[in-house]
Amino acid sequence: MIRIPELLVEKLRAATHVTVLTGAGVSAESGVPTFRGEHGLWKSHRPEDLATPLAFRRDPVLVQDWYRHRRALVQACAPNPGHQALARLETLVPHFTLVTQNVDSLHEQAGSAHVLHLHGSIAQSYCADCGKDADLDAGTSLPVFCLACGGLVRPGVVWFGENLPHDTLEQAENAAAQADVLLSIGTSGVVYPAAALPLIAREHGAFVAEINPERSAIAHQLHLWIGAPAGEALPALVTHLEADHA
Ligand code: BJW
Repeated sequence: MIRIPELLVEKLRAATHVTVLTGAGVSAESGVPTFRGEHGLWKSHRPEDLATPLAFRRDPVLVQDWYRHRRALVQACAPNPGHQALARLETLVPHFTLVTQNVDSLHEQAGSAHVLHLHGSIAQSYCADCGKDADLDAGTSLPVFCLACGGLVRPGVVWFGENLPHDTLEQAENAAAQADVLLSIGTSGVVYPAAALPLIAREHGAFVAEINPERSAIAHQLHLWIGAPAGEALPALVTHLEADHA
């Protein structure tokens, strides 16, 4: 059993606002590949070939095919104990905000009621020209075109160089600024503006802890690092807090 520092438990017991930022590491134990690291997607695929608007215009078949493959993979995955523990944590604190960079829906499937998706959803797709909803999985031939205008269909995710959804980012930044405790879980802390959220929380006086087997790029700026997988550390943390509510 992972040992959870008493300091974090005390901070969470006393907190009114708790904000959680999750990244790909939270879904790793469900079988969804992370982006960076030894087995990460970017080890075998260059992000500039697949995750930018320019890459899509240059080779839409490659990009559509890659996202169709990933959609199928994500659809076959189920929430893990880390997702489930976060859904329970939401019920234990007065004001809880879950912000995720993940494009899967595993938090919702685990029972989290309100999730702010900074980087969109891989299950959604729309026409890159007219903006109407469209189905990236329609038919077997590639590229997939919009039935309304003949434009190219793209996944509903945020690529490098694209703006994050304005209202969602604003809500996430407000939740970071208001937090008494922010937990940064399973993210490498290199992609902005998401990586700024723990730093915003810290600037506004929050206690900020990271849960990640590896130290992230921003770990040295946070108060506490728990070097463990989310699927082990989060259930242990929630067990401590649930003991108070029993
Ligand atoms: C475990 C674990 C376990 C393993 N338990 N942990 C400021 C400074 C510098 C650059 C910029 C800046 N502001 C904007 C930029 C440009 C750019 C950026 O950040 N670039 C940097 C990389 C240099 N940002 C953008 O372009 C963003 N747009 C934007 O800011 O618009 C305005 C603007 C544009 C241009 C210039 C200036 C302003 C958009 C970012 C979109 C990111 N999109 C992606 C792809 C989504 C679609 C898809 O799925 O294909 O989002 S990239 C990829 O990285 C994905 C992720 O959400 C994101 C973050 O990755 P994450 O979640 O941290 O995963 P990993 O793999 O990196 O890390 C996993 C971690 O888990 C590791 O640490 C493991 O140790 C850990 N782990 N197992 C717990 N069991």
